[in-house]
Amino acid sequence: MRITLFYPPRPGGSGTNLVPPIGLLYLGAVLEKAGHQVVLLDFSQMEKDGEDLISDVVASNPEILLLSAFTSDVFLLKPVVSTLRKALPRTKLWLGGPHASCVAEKAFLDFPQVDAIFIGEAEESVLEALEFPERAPDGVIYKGKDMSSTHPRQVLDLSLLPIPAWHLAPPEKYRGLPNGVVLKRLPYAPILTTRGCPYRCTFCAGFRVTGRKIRHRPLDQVWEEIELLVREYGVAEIHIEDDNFTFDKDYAKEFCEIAIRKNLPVLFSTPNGVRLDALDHELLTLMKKAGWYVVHCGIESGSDRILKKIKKATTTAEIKKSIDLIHSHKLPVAAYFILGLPGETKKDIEETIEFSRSSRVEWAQFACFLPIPGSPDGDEFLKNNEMVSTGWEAFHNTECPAPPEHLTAKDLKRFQRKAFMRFYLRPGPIFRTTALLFHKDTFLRIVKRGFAYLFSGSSS
Ligand code: B12
Repeated sequence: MRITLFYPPRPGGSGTNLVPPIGLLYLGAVLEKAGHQVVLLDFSQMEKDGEDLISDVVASNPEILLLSAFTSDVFLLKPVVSTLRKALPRTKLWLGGPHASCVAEKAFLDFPQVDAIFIGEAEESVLEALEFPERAPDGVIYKGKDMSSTHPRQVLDLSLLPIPAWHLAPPEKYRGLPNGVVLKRLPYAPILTTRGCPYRCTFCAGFRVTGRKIRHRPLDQVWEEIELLVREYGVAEIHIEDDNFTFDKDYAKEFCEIAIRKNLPVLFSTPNGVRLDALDHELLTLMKKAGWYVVHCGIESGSDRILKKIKKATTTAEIKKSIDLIHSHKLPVAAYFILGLPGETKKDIEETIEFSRSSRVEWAQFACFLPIPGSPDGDEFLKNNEMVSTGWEAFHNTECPAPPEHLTAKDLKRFQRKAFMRFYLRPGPIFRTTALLFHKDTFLRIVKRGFAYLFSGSSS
């Protein structure tokens, strides 16, 4: 069959993260292996919209169109899908990805034109749906059918999956901002070595896609992919996008030992963040030798009360200790903070800002809390909010759409600006961090993104 994979244009354009669509590349690989003709149209990096976009999709002449979307894509994507439905009356439209996985059958309210919704990892369910169109595999919700008992799918044995179809998205094309912003060498490529996360942070919905059980890819397959990326595509930096790369320390250590033995001309980072309590002296020694030049981590809050409330399962004292350990290996730390988590007071937010400074991390990002559907905090907020009925227009982290009680979006935006200023307008970060970590090709995009964060959305 002729199958087109569709990755939507991103709100925020080139100022936003432009990462090759890992999930679609896995789907592309299993579909090609099963004999289908696959095309990928990644509009996140083409910056095309309107008629140009529609005509590209129509020209690919798909029998099935696989649409992938984050919740933040929905608002822009709704009219596109409606036009595509008319332009391709005989094509099956299937929706999957983070939004579908997080809201399941409710995604039909956003996209009444689609024929099926896939929840969770879909490498197996897509093949089953193609092979047995009359049945309803687990993880698939067909329009008009009661599928309330279906479960999100997860691929239990990752060794069964082929290497992602990198020829559909050559890394050389992705010169925008990577996840985590920090970058030393281009081209870079994101990879997955594990899937799943057993932690229960209340703001996160990752488990809706990849589940709570950690599954590992065999390291020989991971290294086959890395060698392909380096050899065929000249990739110079690998970004491990796992939810929890260091969860199994032995696996992470073995990964590093192989990297040291192979000694390829490639650097590594883990821009999704690693859990700080998972690091130890031996692992950091190996990571540094293997080619890590920065360690990302999700600190989230500088308030112990809030860390407990969001079930982060750590404390500020433990975080500080781990940061000191990373620094003792002469590795800089890039930290993510969330401002305006449910239940936060001005005092908690101030504590986070102060913690970002006193912890001596080299790079910090302050995002406003986003009520991600499917996460405990997101679902709680969305119960009483009109965001769903307004088509998710405000679901973007430059909007601060869900300020905590007693604070407005404007207050939060002000705190966000203050956090960036207080953190970066010091001699240390300005000179050390910017010079050390930002790649020249991405510098302008970082500036653009900084402006989007600071001056768009609720502040205007
Ligand atoms: C890496 C990552 C990113 C990367 C994107 C990587 C990429 N291009 O693929 C970047 C940095 C760009 C990113 C950005 C964001 N992310 Co993010 N990200 C992740 C993370 C940690 C891993 C993604 C991944 O590789 N998953 C594993 C692969 C196998 O899954 P997948 O890509 O979704 O694809 C599978 C299925 O979804 C499905 N599938 C996907 N598409 C389709 C289409 C069809 C038709 C079908 C049938 C199936 C299907 O099959 C695929 C193969 O199994 C997830 C957490 C998670 N556990 O998934 C969060 C996650 C997806 N991100 C999330 C969020 C909130 C964001 C941001 C909004 C963050 C922000 N505040 O800015 C932005 C939004 C995007 C944007 N505007 O830029 C949320 C999504 C919630 C939601 N409902 O949208 C998640 C779940 C994390 C969380 N905290 O809850 N992210």
